[in-house]
Amino acid sequence: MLVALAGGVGAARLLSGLVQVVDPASITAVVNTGDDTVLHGLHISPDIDTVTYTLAGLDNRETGWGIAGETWTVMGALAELGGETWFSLGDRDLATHCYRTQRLSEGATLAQVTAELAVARGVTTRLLPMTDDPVHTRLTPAGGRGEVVPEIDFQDYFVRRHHDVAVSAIRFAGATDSTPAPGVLDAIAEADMVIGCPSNPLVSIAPILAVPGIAAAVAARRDDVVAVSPIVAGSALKGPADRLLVELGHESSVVGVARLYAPWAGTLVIDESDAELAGKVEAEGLTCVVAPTIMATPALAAGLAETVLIARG
Ligand code: FO1
Repeated sequence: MLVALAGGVGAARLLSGLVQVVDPASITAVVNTGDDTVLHGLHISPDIDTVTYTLAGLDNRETGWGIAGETWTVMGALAELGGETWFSLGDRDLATHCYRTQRLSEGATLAQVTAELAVARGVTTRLLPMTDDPVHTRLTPAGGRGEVVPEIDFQDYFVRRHHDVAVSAIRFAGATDSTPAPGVLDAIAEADMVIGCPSNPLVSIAPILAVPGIAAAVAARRDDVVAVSPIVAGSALKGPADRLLVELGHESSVVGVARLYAPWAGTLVIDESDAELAGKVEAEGLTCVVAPTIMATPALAAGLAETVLIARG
């Protein structure tokens, strides 16, 4: 049994590789829900949906989110009404959020709804939200000297502002009062190995580890944890991970990732383009594996999955 700590598109790609090389049902993905938001009264869980759609073969590879071949009738009609359209919800994607919101209003947990949606999409990999409780990633834009700037929600930062604003702090509101979703801690304790997917260290992996009990459970398995660096040649392949790392005082490199992950990961897989930094990664106390990590095709995703499985030894 494998456990994967998962954010959005990078995690979804690695999971799509893993399901090519091991039984999909033998994988449990513990998915970040700090990005979850409510829009139009609908509960949206972007990372859960990205993973589900990808494993169902429905993912939109151009955007990295949503469903391929979407139609946008509802968004168009909403625009005519002057409604909020900065967060694009395709017609089929909207059905997911309607289903989730209805089931939550009936008293189902997020974990139950996530499992129902996975079954409906034919996904046999076990998908667990990190928690059933509300946890919200909130970011503080960097102000000028002495200026007090209010926090903003993750999707306000990421989508509405195109993550084009410097950040001075990140907080996972609600995390200290949250508990891991049922099955998360047992899955981590019983897994043959735990995989840190190539997701944003500060806004995808960190919120998962902020749920009380999860960081300790993963650290207890440190020798069996293999993480994949989302930073390649100093940059994020997608999204603001590189800028966020620098803005928050970390190094945007595989060495910076190694420093952040050293408490809980025994091995870090880095891209071939960073091969010369392998020694510095190992100096942080992790075993370093150098391999191609850019999952541009399903075959490359399967190749990285094989690398990760072998890396644990
Ligand atoms: N990302 C965007 O950049 N623009 C969007 O309009 C957008 C819509 C959207 C709708 C549903 C969904 O599940 C995800 C969506 N995303 C969008 C992606 C998402 O907000 C972020 O990529 C993740 O939260 C980061 O992992």
